[in-house]
Parts: sequence; structure tokens; C-alpha cells
Amino acid sequence: MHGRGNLLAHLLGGQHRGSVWRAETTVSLIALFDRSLLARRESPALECARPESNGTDDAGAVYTFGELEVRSNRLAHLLRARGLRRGDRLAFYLANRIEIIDLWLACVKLGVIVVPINVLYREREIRHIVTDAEPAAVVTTSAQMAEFPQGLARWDVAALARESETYDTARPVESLDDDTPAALVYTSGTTGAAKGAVLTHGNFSSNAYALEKCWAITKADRFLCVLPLFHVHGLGNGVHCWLASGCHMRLEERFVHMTAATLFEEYRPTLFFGVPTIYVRLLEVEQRRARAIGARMRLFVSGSAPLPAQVLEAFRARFGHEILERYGMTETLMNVSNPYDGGRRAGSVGLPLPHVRVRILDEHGVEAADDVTGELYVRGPNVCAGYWRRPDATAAAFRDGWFRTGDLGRRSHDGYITLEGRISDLIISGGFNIYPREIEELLLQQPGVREAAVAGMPDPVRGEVPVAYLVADRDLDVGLLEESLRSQIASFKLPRAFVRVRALPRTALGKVQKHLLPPWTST
Ligand code: MLC
Ligand code: AMP
Repeated sequence: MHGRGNLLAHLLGGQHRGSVWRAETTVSLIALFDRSLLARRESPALECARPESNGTDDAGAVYTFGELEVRSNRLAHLLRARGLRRGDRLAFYLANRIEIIDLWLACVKLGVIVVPINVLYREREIRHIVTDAEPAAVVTTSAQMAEFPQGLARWDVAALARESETYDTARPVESLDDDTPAALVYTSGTTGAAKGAVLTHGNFSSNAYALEKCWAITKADRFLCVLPLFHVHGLGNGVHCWLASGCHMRLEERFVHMTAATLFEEYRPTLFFGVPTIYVRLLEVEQRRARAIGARMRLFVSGSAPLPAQVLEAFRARFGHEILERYGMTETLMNVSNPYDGGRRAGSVGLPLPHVRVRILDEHGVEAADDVTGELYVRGPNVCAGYWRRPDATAAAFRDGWFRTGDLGRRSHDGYITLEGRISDLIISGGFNIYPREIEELLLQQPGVREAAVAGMPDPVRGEVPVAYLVADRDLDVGLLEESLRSQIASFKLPRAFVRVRALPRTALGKVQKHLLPPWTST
């Protein structure tokens, strides 16, 4: 990686962030987690499926913070024994389970950089990440090892947990600070192949402090976590707010809409984070049950994709709660949030979080006036250090030390920010990102496909879904095409429909005009 100070100096116009941005809330993550791991040692911390259970064991398991401290200390010693050192990378490819918490805490304690991989990714998508991040190993289940290239060390998560039980319970000593990288989280940003955003301890800790304060999270909360921990929404917001506040968390393998109401009734959470698709699904809960669930809740938060105003309204009518919408990105963690007390505005993502600054620039790079749309730029302790081994992409992502979000929006006279779309043609489906170019390139490799364009089409549940428009040979077998794609990309990226067209609408320069593609509606 680049010299850390040099990289920051480069990004921030010659000034090291430490002198400009370090807030009192920007510390190493372990200092933040000690508020629960050590200070609330005896308190019940986590409820989740038992390790090794097949998901049918209803009883689940409950752990105290002290037990989590010991589990992760043991695992940290085992990782050291396997040769992992500060700055090394370790990937995981797992659906939510307690071992991700153990792994995250162990790596945070050692300064090992975690590379979370979306468990829906297939071999082709995974290969790109592991080739780029060069992790020492990937932790996964024995059933999923085949997705990884032969040359990479693959560690079975269950075997690792068992083996760690014989290791020392004392915390390993490693001196870390807020600039220590904690994770490489892959995201395609505005273009092309996925890049690893280098997120530091300070990025994550400042984010957690800001959310804990702004959303009034305390140890009395009961947090229901259904979001995947391989993304920053579940990990950086969910797990970190839990560990920062010392509240109680129930960790689910994933959100399952058929059983969601029962889960709320059984666990009785006070705090819930979701993507808009989850809130759309929750509207199916019968009115009386929804009211009772709402009566016990303190706060529902939505983010990762736009929350339609009619969903906010329908949810208020059904659950008696106004969802609090906030806005973030993998590279910046959380930027903007509606206020907890009063003033939640439908359609707006709210006001910048503490220590986060937002600028809106027009196409000439000039600060846009109130109510005028421009691109959002962000600066603060939450913004990542750059992209892993991609100085070109890092340079392109920053302008005078401000991070270019690629999001368009405007600010009202009283400071509320409303997002209005993106500069790129990124598709967000159920909170997962899809880059049309990746799918288009794959389509063009298929026999019989001559031209391809992928566009996001509105969908009432997922927000958007990808649809492929093809100029293709008459005898193209769409069934075979779909099968071939399914084996190469995550299921959420698979086009919902393949529409044959005679020609793609193009500009004089040959660029496809996606807004002129024939409309397609989900049924
Ligand atoms: C979905 N699937 C999952 C899954 N989520 N599989 C494993 N783990 C998960 N977490 C798969 C299903 O198996 C199925 O595959 C398909 O996706 C659709 O499932 P569904 O049950 O019909 O889903 P649905 O009710 O529509 O809900 C989907 C969802 C999911 C909302 C649960 O989209 C989701 O978890 N989204 C969260 C994404 C997220 O955390 N984004 C944050 C990015 S960070 P098949 O093969 O049957 O189709 C970011 C920054 C920020 O953006 O601001 O937060
Ligand atoms: P990711 O790259 O997965 O981190 O996704 C980040 C993108 O999600 C942002 O750049 C936004 O386009 C989008 N996003 C996050 N939160 C919101 C929100 N509340 N409303 C609209 N878009 C959002």
C-alpha cells in the first residue's frame, strides 16, 4: 500500500488529516469496543443461532460481552499462529453468523485488514476481489470453498472456531491508532471493476460515535440485525452501534420476509436498520400486529437506496412510526441523516452528521445555490483513505481533498439535503449495487449477442431491477443465455428480462442513450 501519511497528504491537498480532521471521536476501534467488551463484560450482548446449528434450533445461543472478548482473543492468537500480522488481509465469505463477529474483533485487535465478500457473489466476481486484495486466506464454509481459486488458502469457519478454543484467553497486544486500515470493502464506485475502499479504524469509529449520538442509541436498546455483515450498513452501522453502545443485539442469518413479523414479536427490538426493500416487505404485516410491533419500537432507520415517500407514509400508517432516512456510501460510511428529534422530512436524507461536511457543486465546479441541483462532495473523518493499490482511481475520486460521491442532490435553505439520482447509471436493487457495464460485457461474450445494454427499471419491491436489451441473432436461446449468466454473477445482478430490439438508441458518437430504451414494467 502507499505510505499512509503520503497518501493522506496527497488526498487532502498536502495536509495530513490528523491535523485537520481528527475529532475526539476518531480513535482505534478497539478503544470504542472496550466500552462494551470490557466495561459491560457481564451483560448479555448477543443472541443468535447456535454455531453448527442448521437453523432449525429455535433456542439459539446468548453471549455476554465478556464471552465475545474471550472468543475473539482466542481466535486472534490462532490467526497469529497461522502467520497473520498487522497489515495482512484476511477475507471472509459467509452469511451472517457469530463467527463473523469473532473474526472482525480478532482482526481489529491484530490490525489485520478484513476483506468481506458478498456471499451471493460467484466464482468470477470472487476471483477479481481475491486477486486484487491478495488475502492470506479466506474464511468460509466447507460447502462454499469450491468457489475460491485453488491457490488461495481456504479456512473452514467451523474448524477455525473449534481450533481456537485451545488458545490463550488474554487479549493480544498490538499498538494501533485511528489511521490503521481495518477493512477493504469492494465497491465499483462510479465506474468499472470493483475497487477496495480502504476503511480505517478512525473512519469506522467516527461513524459509530456520530450515529450513536444522533440516533440516541443506548445500552437499553435491543437491536435486531438482519442486514448482511459483508456490507458497511450491517457492519459499520449495525455491529458498531451495538458494540459502541453496549446494547443487546439479535443477529439473524438474513432478512426473510415471511417470518419477519414473528421475529419482531419474539425478540421485541427497539432498534432496526433496513434497506427500503425490507420496509416494503414489512408493509405486508397485518395492521394489528404491525401496531403492536411499532408500539415497542423506538427507531426504524432506512438507507442504502432511496426510500419512496409513499412507503414512508404507508409505514407510518401501519406501524405508527416515521422511518428515519439517512444517506451513506461504502467509501464514506454515513454522511447525512434526518434528525432523531423532530424534523424528519419525507424524501430528504436530512442534515450532515457531526464532523461531516457536504458541498454541492454545479457542472462548473462552483458551489450550487440553495435548491439548485449539483454533485455532492463529502469531507470528514468518515471518508476512506482511498482505493487499494489504485492511485489513479483514488486521485479521480477526490477533488481538493473532497470525495466525489457521484450522487446528485440539492440543499434547501434550512440545510436539508435531497438526493436526486446518480451521475452514473448504477442500479441499486434491494440495496445491492449493480454496474450495468459488468453485465453488458458478459452478455457480449455470449454467442449470438451482437449488442447489449443493461438499464435499471422501476420495481415496487426492489426499487430497481436490471433489464437487458439485446441486438441478437434470430436463433439466440435466451434460456441458455440466462443459465450461463446465472453461473457467473450474483443472483441480484441477473437481468429480470431480456428484451430483443432491432437496434440500440445511440448518440452520433455511438454512446447508448439508455433513457430512450423501450420501457419495461415488472408484473
Ligand atoms: C438476498 N438474498 C440473500 C440475501 N439477500 N441471500 C443470502 N443472504 C442475504 N443477505 C438472495 C435470496 O437468496 C434470493 O436469491 C434473492 O436474494 C432474493 O431474495 P428474497 O427473499 O426474495 O429477498 P427480498 O425479500 O426481496 O429481500 C432482499 C433483501 C436483500 C432486502 C433481504 O436484498 C438484502 O439483504 N439487501 C441488503 C443489502 C445491503 O445491505 N446493502 C447495503 C450496502 S452498503 P435467488 O437466487 O432466489 O434470487 C451501502 C451504503 C449505505 O449501500 O448507505 O448503506
Ligand atoms: P454503495 O456503493 O453500496 O455503498 O452504495 C452507495 C450509494 O447508495 C450512494 O452513493 C447512493 O447513491 C445510495 N444511497 C445510500 N443511501 C441512500 C438514500 N438514503 N437515498 C438514496 N440513495 C442512497
